[in-house]
Amino acid sequence: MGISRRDTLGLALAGAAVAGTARAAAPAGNAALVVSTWDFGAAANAAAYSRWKAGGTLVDAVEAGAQVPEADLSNHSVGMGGYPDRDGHVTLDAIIMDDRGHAGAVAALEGYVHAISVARRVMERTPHTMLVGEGAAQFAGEQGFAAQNLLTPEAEAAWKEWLKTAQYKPVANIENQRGTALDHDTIGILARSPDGRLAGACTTSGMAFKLRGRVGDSPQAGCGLLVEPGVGAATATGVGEEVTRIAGAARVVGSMRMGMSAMAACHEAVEHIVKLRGDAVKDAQVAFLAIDNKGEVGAFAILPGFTYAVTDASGHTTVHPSLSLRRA
Ligand code: SD4
Repeated sequence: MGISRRDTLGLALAGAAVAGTARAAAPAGNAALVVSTWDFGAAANAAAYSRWKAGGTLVDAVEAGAQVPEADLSNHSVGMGGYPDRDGHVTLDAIIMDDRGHAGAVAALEGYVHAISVARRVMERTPHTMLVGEGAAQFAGEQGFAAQNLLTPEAEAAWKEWLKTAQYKPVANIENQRGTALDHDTIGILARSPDGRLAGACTTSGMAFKLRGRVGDSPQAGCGLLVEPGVGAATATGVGEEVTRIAGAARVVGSMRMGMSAMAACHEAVEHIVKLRGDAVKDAQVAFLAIDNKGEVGAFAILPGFTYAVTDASGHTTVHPSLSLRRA
């Protein structure tokens, strides 16, 4: 499967001509099969695509994709190697959904690298939609997942360095600046079969050095992820509190249900946050990524710098810079 990068969409767009950009993001006749957040989504898409090609379900595919950054030690905000909270604990948030109303999530899970797989067990083996903290870890153990220490020496060193000043300040788009003090980074991955079925997953260790017990948008249905049959799916990345305030993914999917393109829906949700929050989000990054049931993709961010990976039914992957409301 080939990966190429298109830089033609990299311009910030004030008052975006959204219909045209949606076509550019997912060319007609080349409907997307898997989409995910950030450049590192390309590797996740590859795993998802292989799983689907091998006969897996869409849920199998998004789980396999989400597991890639969870196991990647160099990714400091998803799974193993994720930066800890203020008190030194790595805590993971994840959600998985199909398009039949099934959803499972874990929040503030400690000691289990594949939070997405624990979330899937919540979906498939409990009557609940979310388990948190100690209860989530107890459930993971009972389900046979192996407990391990997720705090790598590198993440511990970064935490100790941070403790010297203990100033919490999210930095926009730090996801793609490897080797820096990453503060947040999430994978949201959405899959759609050629017959229009949908599934999605989202997994993160959330904001680095967050307050103990803090849960962001990612594991909350309708905030970090929503999948709706016959309509589409959406996921979010960036400052989770800003997404949660507006139930971001639900807003994007709702707009698509009312007839907006995936691109227009993502744009609308970003504009809403900026209007609602004004100066409070002047330096904040929030981005939405969506796919409709025909495979048209949309992405929109507050700030430039957000990227996303698109894989079509032939397995070809492209990484796209998102449109954004503000210029650099
Ligand atoms: C959170 N939304 O916990 C996540 C972080 C994130 O890219 O998406 N970073 O707030």
